[in-house]
Amino acid sequence: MLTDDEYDYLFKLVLIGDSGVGKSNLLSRFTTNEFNLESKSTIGVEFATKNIEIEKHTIKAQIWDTSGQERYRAITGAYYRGAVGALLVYDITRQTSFQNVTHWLKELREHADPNIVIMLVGNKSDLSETNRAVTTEEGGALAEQEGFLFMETSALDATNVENSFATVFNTIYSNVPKKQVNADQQGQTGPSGDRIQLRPPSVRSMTRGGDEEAKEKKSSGGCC
Ligand SMILES: Nc1nc2c(ncn2[C@@H]2O[C@H](COP(=O)(O)OP(=O)(O)OP(=O)(O)O)[C@@H](O)[C@H]2O)c(=O)[nH]1
Ligand SMILES: [Mg+2]
Repeated sequence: MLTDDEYDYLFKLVLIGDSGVGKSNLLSRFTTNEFNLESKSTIGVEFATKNIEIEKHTIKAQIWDTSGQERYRAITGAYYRGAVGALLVYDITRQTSFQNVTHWLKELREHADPNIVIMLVGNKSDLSETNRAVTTEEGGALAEQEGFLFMETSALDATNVENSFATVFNTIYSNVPKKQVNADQQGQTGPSGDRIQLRPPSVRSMTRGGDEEAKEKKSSGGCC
């Protein structure tokens, strides 16, 4: 039985998309079930972690978040390095954020591993009735064209938040060669061919306390 800070795999996922689409709130909804109606733009890089179970393996989901605003962003290369998943988020009430998906895609293609698992996420679905500017069909068509997973979410009312992260992590996990999953050895390769960071059993026993884990969950400047 693994304790809180013991895990079999560490999967890094990055959040990208225009400023204000709700990346930070998706992250806080997923990791701590919190939502902030007046959240400020992210400065630099933040990351949070959450352990999830897939087929009796503990996956440490490490999710990185930075600002959609160029001036607040950290070094791009370091942000994408080692990422095996990405949520490319737009705001269903803001057309420009959907149009800019192509910009984020370009950045992903330039800096991320070509085999990264990408989900296109149309956030703020709670405003669907009153303020929708991008139809579900438009989002779905773009995702299909690019070969992405797709989901509409609401960080505000929690619709599909757990589901979207879980789908991406399950897809990443399913791409890991099963023989290697069962081998439970250090130094395995992931879907990207990169090493999946796997903590060996000898290190597992050197666990940190819950308090330290809690601090890590909202630590900033996790990059570089
Ligand atoms: N109605 C609604 N508002 C949301 C939702 N998600 C986020 N918001 C609001 O949208 C605003 C921006 O949210 P953030 O999570 O800070 O956006 P961000 O993408 O992290 O922005 P940057 O850090 O600047 O890139 C905040 O006022 C949030 O409360 C949602 O699902 N529904
Ligand atoms: Mg943010």
